Amino acid sequence: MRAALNRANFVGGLFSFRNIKSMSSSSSQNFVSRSVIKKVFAKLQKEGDGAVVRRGISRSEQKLLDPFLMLDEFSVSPPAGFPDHPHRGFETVTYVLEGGITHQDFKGHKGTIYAGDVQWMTAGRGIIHSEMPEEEINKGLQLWINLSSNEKMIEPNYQELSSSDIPKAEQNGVQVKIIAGESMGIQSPVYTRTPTMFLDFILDPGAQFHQNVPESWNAFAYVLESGEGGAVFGSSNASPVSSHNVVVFEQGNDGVSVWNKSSSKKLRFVLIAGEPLGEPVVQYGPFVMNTQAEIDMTIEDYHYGKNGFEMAKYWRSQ
Ligand code: FJE
Ligand code: FE
Repeated sequence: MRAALNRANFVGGLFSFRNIKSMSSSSSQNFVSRSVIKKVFAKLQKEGDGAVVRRGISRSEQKLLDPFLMLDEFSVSPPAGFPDHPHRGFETVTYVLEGGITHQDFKGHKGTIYAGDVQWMTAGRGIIHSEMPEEEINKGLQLWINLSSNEKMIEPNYQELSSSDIPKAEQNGVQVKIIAGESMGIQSPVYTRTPTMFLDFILDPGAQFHQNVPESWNAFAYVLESGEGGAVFGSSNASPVSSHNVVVFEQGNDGVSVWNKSSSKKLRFVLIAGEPLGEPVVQYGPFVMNTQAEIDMTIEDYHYGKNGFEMAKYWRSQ
């Protein structure tokens, strides 16, 4: 078997061990996993009003991870929070892990999402909102997904899923919550304008899984909880990744293989992937457009209350 594989690679003119050592099996099928090309530790950073976030994806990863613009792991306690601020040109996905976040916007939309709930907000041409913590301890993830040039100025939209609306699946010590996309043959009800996969995995000690991801999509994992040396991605002999790290995968191959090498602790991570837009990105804080001229126009719209920001002059959250 080993000799045959070696010879096949040699005959192919490319003597590579990668295809052999990163092969993993699941449901009696063999998959070739993408390798890890970069790890980024999410450093603490001040944001909003007195809030501290761990920023896993920022400007330096935007090219590598198109269409993703930002990933924050937040942990916020009152009176800190994210008071009235605008967005234009992208979507925000807020996934609460503990506590609750109350959201209010300038169109009268208001609600609280609790642990396990998701708010998938399309800011489009403009939203002004506040995002404030509800309990003593409030934790979660916020992901920013870019919109294509022809969708940046669409009407704002919300998709709100309570924990019970999010499909769950389980096999061989692997549990998954399917926030967007598909896993284990089960599909999320979320409509993704920019095609996106967002999966929350928990692997029992010793468990292994392979998740298919379309070849051309960019993909990363973010490790939420792991036992010492537990989180192994891409190849079963790759070096383990600790909590609060973003793991960036190369493109291509069948998807992503993961092993929980811990003998006692569960491994929890999110796997996020999306189809690249391949468009220029110009970001000015919470505004993300294609050109500087569009950013200048956005600042003007926000300042004078035009083109979607009509309520900017009058509205304040309660
Ligand atoms: C922001 C001001 C802000 N990370 N994680 C400026 F308040 C924000 C902002 C957030 C945010 C909100 C939640 Cl609930 C979770 C977050 C930043 O609201 F992004 C900018 N640029
Ligand atoms: Fe916001």
